[in-house]
Amino acid sequence: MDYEEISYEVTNGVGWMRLTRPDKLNALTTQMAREALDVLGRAREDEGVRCMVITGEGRGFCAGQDLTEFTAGSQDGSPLDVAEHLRSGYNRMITAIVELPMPVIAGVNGVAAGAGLSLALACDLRLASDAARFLQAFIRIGLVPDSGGNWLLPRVVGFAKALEMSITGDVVDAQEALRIGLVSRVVPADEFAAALTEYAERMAAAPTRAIGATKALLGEALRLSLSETLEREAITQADLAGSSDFAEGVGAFLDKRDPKFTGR
Ligand code: LHQ
Repeated sequence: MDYEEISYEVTNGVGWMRLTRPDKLNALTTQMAREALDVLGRAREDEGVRCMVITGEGRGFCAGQDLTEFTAGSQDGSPLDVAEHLRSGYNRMITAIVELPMPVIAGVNGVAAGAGLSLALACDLRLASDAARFLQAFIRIGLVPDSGGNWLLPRVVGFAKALEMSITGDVVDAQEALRIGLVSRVVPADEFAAALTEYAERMAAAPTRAIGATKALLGEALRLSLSETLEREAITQADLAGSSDFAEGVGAFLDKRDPKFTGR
């Protein structure tokens, strides 16, 4: 598949997915979601990809649904089927990110709004430029959060802050985002690209299988009992104890050297 609204490349174990509609702050379209799904599917099957980065070109990360696509559909006399648009596009994209068995970093270079914020929230780690801003823009146009925003945001910042952001649509700047745990690191805009690359390559050199299993376990644990979680941990740990990365990790510790994980 040729990509028109995103770009994708793999470098040093990192799959870089960039949204490439900078003049529209990388607002999401049907086409962009289709292309993103294709990339996420490829990354999942590619053993050479051990960390994914999702970031935006220009001064925006992602401004959510392209509102012109939304209105253009209506003018055609064939209104956009919103539920189907979400089910077949953004919902699948969000699920694919959450279920990717490797670390996924949102490189939040600029504004993240509406479904664009959901996109950042679906990632496991969020590194932000100090130029980034965050808003649940939906309420400003009379909608509810979608693309998982109602599920993801309270898990990241807690219920009260999530509700406040969702019903006010107020802009949260990068420093406030750091304070409330919406992002884990903020770096100056001119250091952002280097910091993102360093973070991504560090995560690509980590024990990938254990990271994938941790994502799955932590996600499940939020809806399981302690006893169910303990059992799943026992099964998962037994599996990982047979992995090359476990042997390497223990060997490196005993040899007093840095481990070289392969993701297997
Ligand atoms: C845009 C957009 C945009 C088109 C900036 N669309 N052009 C899913 C399914 C179906 C239905 C609807 O909803 C959804 C999920 C959603 O995501 S709903 C939420 C949709 N997003 C928004 O409502 C956010 C709209 N954008 C904004 O509020 C502002 O642009 C923010 C606060 C993000 C940034 O403000 P500024 O930094 O002042 O930039 P700007 O407004 O000047 O935007 C720059 C350009 O990007 C401008 O185009 P122009 O040709 O005038 O230079 C904007 O029109 C365009 N743009 N967001 N979502």
